[in-house]
Amino acid sequence: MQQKLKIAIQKSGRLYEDSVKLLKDCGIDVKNGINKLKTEAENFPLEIYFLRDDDIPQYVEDAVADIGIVGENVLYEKKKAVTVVEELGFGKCRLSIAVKRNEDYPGVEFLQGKRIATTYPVLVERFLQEKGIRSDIHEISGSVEIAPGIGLADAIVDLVSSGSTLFMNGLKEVETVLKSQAVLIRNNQLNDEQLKLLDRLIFRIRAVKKAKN
Ligand code: PRT
Ligand code: ZN
Repeated sequence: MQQKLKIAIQKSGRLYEDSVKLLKDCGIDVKNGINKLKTEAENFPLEIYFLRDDDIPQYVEDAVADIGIVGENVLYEKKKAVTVVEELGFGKCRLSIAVKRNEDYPGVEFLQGKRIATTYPVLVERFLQEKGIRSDIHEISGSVEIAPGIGLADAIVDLVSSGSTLFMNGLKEVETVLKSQAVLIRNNQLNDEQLKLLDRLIFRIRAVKKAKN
């Protein structure tokens, strides 16, 4: 039986369309994944799994999928043992610290001893540690941007792209914790045949990227 490469992409959300488009631009036929867990490409030995982005690093580490497309923010928060093979140039955003707009912010020392709400405790902890700052990090699962307004936190750390969400919530961006984009990751124990298929895919991805520049 011919070896196939299994790729995990986001099932729905901000990375879904660009991920499918990238595969299509690579000449790979992807049938619509909505309401499906997996599908097969017809003209490339690729099986496509549709998953929540948060689960993709784990699935790739465990070789449930051989490769995956995920934001660096998720990848580095999850700290999984996988290899980044290519930056994909979409899903760009930054993980930023924000405080109330009317707050006087002199620098990171402002955060010393303060309460910070985030869904990215690992990345925030690392950032603060590097700066020699100790804060009280509260992990919350969503709607981080409302935390300062309701008195739950003095600062937040969240993803920002246009900045309008922060603006609408009366916040201002004061530090960048991480610049992020979607990347292609791979399992660390692929066999030779899988690596050859991956090389073919990367070759096509690079051609697509070049054509865009
Ligand atoms: O269901 P699933 O778990 O798969 O999806 P999700 O809801 O966790 O993620 P999703 O689809 O929102 O985002 C997927 C990935 O897209 C993220 O992990 C990032 O890598 C990337 N990305 C790029 C973003 C943004 N830009 C972004 N702006 N992810 C989220 N946002 C949110 C941000 O959290 C904030 O609420 O958009 C809001 C800010 O946007 P602006 O434009 O107002 O600044
Ligand atoms: Zn998610």
